Amino acid sequence: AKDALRVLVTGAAGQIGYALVPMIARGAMLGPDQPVILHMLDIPPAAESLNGVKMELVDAAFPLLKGVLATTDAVEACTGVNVAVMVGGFPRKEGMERKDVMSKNVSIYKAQASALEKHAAANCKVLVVANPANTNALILKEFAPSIPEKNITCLTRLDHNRALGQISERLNVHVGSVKNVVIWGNHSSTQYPDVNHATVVTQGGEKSVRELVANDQWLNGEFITTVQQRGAAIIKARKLSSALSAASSACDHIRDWVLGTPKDTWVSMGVYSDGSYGVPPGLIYSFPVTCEKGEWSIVQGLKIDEFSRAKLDATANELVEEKTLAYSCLS
Ligand code: NAX
Repeated sequence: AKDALRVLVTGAAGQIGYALVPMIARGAMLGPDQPVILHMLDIPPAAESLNGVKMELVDAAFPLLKGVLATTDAVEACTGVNVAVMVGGFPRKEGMERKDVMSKNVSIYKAQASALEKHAAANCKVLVVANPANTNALILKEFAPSIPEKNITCLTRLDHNRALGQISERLNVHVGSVKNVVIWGNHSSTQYPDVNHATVVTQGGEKSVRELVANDQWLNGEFITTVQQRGAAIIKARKLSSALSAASSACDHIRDWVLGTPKDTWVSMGVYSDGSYGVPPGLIYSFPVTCEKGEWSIVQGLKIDEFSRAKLDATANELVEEKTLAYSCLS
């Protein structure tokens, strides 16, 4: 049998945490034959509730779950972890300035970066979910210099899956047959969901989504805004933000990263930009990636038309601005 892997979930007493920890304990993140030990971190006001989640995990008697730690101590939480899913953060509240929210999250991510850097297992893989996800990941990277930059990512897989879902509904095909959409840029409303390379796998081979939909006006308009605004639509309907879909996508992100992407298929991940596609280096930006043997690489050579170019640049500009704001909170 395999040795157990330690998985940290921060903000584990929150909504996404509550959906995510049972998925991890059932093997949805690391595979059905991989035992796990969960490390759950939250802040003192949530300690009692966090302990309740731990009680439920015990009660669920998951065969793969070899241990559960529930703590409000970041050092204890980070010790020995192989995977870290950072869901905890400071939410934007009514009437708060952007700068104040940024400043709270910068200090959280700065502190947790140090705890991970000093105490996580070597080669720990990090996924930041909490917003502003790309910039929180960038701060984490800056303050954990000994963690390889390739190991620090943020979640845009939910946006990717939302794009697959929209195409699937529009064409009335199963979502599993749609592939190779791309989410470029920031996990925010400036993200660019791109279907120019997307295909549907049919019995007769692969067909281009653009040809099948045969409605560029929809693809260049409503499709894009629906994906960009989906988070807000969920809040409006549920009076709560996305949780089960976010948790499921976080499992997809780590699973594909660790176990590999399927053949001829890419996924979207927020990763440290190396300048590919003219994106400024030094940002955490969502790119199309394939994964093999636990390493992601950016898919190269996709054609970027003028429409796409403007959208890739606009979301990059927003990230540059966020980065400047984040750095101004450090001084
Ligand atoms: P909740 O408010 O339900 O949960 C957040 C939890 O984090 C709370 O239990 C809180 O006590 C805890 N927390 C706060 N500061 C902490 C700290 N310093 N250390 C550890 N824990 C801390 O929010 P939830 O709905 O679960 O969303 C969590 C985060 O995910 C939010 O930032 C949200 O904006 C972000 N999202 C990101 C998505 C993505 O695709 N990247 C989509 C879903 C979600 O909106």
